[in-house]
Amino acid sequence: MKFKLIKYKYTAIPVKKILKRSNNFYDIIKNRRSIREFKLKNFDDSIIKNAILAAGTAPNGANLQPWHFVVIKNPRIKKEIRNAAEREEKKFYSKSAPKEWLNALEPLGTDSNKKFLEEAPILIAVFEKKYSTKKNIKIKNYYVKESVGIATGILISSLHYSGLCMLTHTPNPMTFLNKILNRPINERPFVILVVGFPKLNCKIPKFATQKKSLKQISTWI
Ligand code: IYR
Repeated sequence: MKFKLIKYKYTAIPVKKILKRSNNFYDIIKNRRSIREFKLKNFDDSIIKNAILAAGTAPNGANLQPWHFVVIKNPRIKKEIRNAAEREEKKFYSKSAPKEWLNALEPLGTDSNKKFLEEAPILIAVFEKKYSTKKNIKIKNYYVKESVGIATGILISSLHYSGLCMLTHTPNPMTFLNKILNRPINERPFVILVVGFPKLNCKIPKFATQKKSLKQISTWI
């Protein structure tokens, strides 16, 4: 492909409106919380489709777009994922997790029970592609973790902005997802997003609401 430039169609926004939009976005996003209790209430597929399309606009290495999203609605497949995840998580919580990690998780109250994987109406398994294949030739991707991380951030922001809730779930290891979802070996599971609406009186750990201040997380020079 040859290098070619085209005009960027920037949508100018009046300066005063920019601050308003910025405040508005922060007001919305600061309410995002990871939830673990979902109700089985469905919603329009278009919300998920738009969120994935939004994720697909993420800045990424050499525009090779090294991601794939699997949307799971089928209860049988959700059950399979739950069983496999719980098998791994049981080992994690009872054997492989270092004491230090378990201490860090204590205020969240998490354990190996992953009921939400069946309760939530939709799971999105995000895969990172180490390389792509075209006519049996391997094409290397660049900045894969960074690209997929940014895309997942946009996906989460879109879902939250639309009014849905989610949990990022990362059973450790999660290679079982390749088998269950029939994904090729050049793809590695990055995260499972558990998506839906919170159960009535859904509780969240108080600890998770304590966010660092601007001063703590930034340096201005
Ligand atoms: N994967 C485990 C453990 C876990 C790890 C972190 I770091 C969290 O913020 C939450 C959970 C689990 O899903 O329970």
